[in-house]
Amino acid sequence: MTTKRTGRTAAKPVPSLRPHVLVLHGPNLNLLGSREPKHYGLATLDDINRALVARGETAGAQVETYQHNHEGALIDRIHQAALDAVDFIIINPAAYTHTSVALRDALAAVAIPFVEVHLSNIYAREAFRHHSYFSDLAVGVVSGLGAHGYELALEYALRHLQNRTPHGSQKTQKAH
Ligand code: CA2
Repeated sequence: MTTKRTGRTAAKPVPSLRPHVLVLHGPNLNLLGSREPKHYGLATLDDINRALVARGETAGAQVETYQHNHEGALIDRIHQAALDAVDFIIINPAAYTHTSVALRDALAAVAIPFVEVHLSNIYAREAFRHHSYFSDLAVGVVSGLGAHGYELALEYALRHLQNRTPHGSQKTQKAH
């Protein structure tokens, strides 16, 4: 959101059409590229984030990334996203996928559309990974496509946000 001053009138918020996307990474994802390449690939979190920010720049969008190992810090960042007028969230909640009602509640509270991303195919792994506290609230879920999954989620977000009108609603569409 930006403000515009004209003459003697008070500053008024002007909705920005520059898409603002937040990418959130949960616990241990800071270790990417160093261990468990069988499940999580060889790309580091920096590699992934840099590619997403660069794609955002090309598309005229602001892409911010944030990783934290603590549930409360991720919740605080989601609350901040609402104050920052973030339009779309891409989140890999990592192990909190399977445990965190609190993180789920934060996403429900801010009502920012989000895509859930997992590097590994959680349905091809241990049974305790098959349940997600996020999937039913998510616009969509990408699981098992490695780092490419984040790129696909961002492409979806950019396409979705391109179709906005100045008042924040979606133009009617025949197909995605
Ligand atoms: O596949 C995914 O992206 C997961 O969200 C990753 C989580 C796991 O608990 C979920 O079930 C699926 C684990 C992230 C741990 O990341 C590491 C990265 C490198 C080395 C060790 C752990």
